Amino acid sequence: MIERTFAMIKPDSVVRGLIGEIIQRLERKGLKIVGMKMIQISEGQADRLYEVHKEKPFFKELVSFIRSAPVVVLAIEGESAVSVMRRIIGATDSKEAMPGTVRGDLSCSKSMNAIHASDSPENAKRELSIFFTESEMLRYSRLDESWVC
Ligand code: 3AN
Repeated sequence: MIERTFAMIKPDSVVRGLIGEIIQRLERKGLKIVGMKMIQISEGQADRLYEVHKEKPFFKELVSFIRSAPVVVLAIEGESAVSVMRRIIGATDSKEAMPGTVRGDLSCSKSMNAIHASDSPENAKRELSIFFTESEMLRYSRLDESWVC
């Protein structure tokens, strides 16, 4: 089933010059970028994105990290896009993430872990709505759509 998911290239990747490398991996897999912007996350957006972690001891650190430099937010579409993206990005703790995944190849930290992607279709919908209006998610066909999945 074609799904939409939300992803965010985190500040550590932006300041390390890894935006292109990460986007290239998603495009090569056959995922379609239907929305993309570079933003400085507001406190309100960070609060909403991480509301399930509000009571966690690392919440303050998490919000301050995510606001420490710009991020790139992405709306991504593709066959089983939610689970495919989770597999591409790898385990939360980059030290444990498998080689071949974004985190496994490009990061070594649990908090500065390169990229975020929604962990369920419900969260994808919620997280997309924090950063994109419906009209900011664009419709087009990739030429290779009938070849990749
Ligand atoms: P994921 O991003 O893999 O879905 P979540 O949703 O469990 O992971 O956590 C959200 C973010 O919170 C993670 N991306 C990571 O940056 C941060 N985080 C999670 N657990 C910890 C922890 N124990 N210490 C510091 N940061 C953490």
